[in-house]
Amino acid sequence: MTDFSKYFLMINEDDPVTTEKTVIEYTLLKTKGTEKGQIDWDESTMKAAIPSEHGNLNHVCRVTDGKGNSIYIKQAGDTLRISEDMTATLDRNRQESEILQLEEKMAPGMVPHVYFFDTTMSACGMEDCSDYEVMRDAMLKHETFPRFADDISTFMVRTLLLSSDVVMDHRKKKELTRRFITPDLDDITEKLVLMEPYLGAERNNVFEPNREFVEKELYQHDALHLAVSKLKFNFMTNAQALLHGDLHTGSVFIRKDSTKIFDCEFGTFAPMGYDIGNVVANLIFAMDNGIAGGDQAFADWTVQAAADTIDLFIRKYNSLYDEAVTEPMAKVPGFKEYYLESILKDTAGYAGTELHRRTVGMANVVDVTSIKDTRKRLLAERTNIIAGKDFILHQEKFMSGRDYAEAIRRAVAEAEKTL
Ligand code: SR1
Ligand code: MG
Repeated sequence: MTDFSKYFLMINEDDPVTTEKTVIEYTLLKTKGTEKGQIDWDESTMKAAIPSEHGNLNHVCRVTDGKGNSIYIKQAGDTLRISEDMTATLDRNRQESEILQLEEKMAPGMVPHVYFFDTTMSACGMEDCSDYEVMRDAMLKHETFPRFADDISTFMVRTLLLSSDVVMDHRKKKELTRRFITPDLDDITEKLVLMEPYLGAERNNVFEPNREFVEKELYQHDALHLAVSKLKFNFMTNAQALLHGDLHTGSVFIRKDSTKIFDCEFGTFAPMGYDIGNVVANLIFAMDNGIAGGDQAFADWTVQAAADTIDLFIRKYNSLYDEAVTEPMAKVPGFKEYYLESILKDTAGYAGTELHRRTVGMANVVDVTSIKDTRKRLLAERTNIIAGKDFILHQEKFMSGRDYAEAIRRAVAEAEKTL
């Protein structure tokens, strides 16, 4: 019998039998008969299983019983799943749990509920969302989600604006900045996203038939390097709002009638446009996959969803701003428009860096890497590279959903011409 008073990795994919026994003991300790009386488990029918899908960093296990109770246990390991050479603080689990709890207050119903978190085992118990699909997986089957743009824009405008200095008391925000500072995880973003796709790195994953194009278009482009260096310093120094920090479609649980955002361990205070740009870029990866599969209707839906996300964000920003602003200087006429314009410029810039880093950097996306046909994969990669450059080099031109839709279609046409 373990008392879980000292950290060890209890979720071990190579030993599901011991994992099951340990995780059930742990779940009971943390959720049964606790102060909040959280879950009334039927112990005799409890099971714990490791799901087949997982992210790049952590370990998860789903615990169920015959009465219909269930919970996800998520644990941080001291090395990252994507590479045993990479480490990130075990405190990331606390940070993720606390951010989810805060986001639940700011955007009710839009994140999984956190039952508990435990700083000794670096683990938490969160709402089982197995009746949802991970959005990236669903889009690989070319499923569409009519509510997505509406839901994700609500999530972003609420979590971002309400955690910014425009609304949040400045002292409280600075206190949160101290609580959610993540040097290790920020360092991953600063290198993997905002440097290596441009300066080149040993660990970049470049598709060999595209190497020459990548070198010319990304590694040897001075104006692009200068624009990205500004985006990097903006990310590092502009603690504008509490971001999710890794808002790609693998961080979204989705159903036709509901959307929940999870996996916010990269949460940090940084420019709002980083989250919004990530959403736009990841819809473009889904579009790439749709085009490669000859599913134009799906591809068109992804472009429309990206455009709608931007337009709805703008509309909701304008109304939430008027309703929630507390900072007197942010009520000065013209400031709301100035602030929005800077968010939209950043959005374009970081949509571009996400497009580039997932195409040539260390952590690629399966939407693109699963394209078997070389010509089709080249079309996808070059679309991402061309659209990303357009976004980064002309940030001020992306002020509406339509600007994105037109640029994405232009990029596909231009990429075609390079083949
Ligand atoms: C080393 S972790 C690689 C990537 O996976 C995460 O989901 C983040 O996107 C990170 O950049
Ligand atoms: Mg993740």
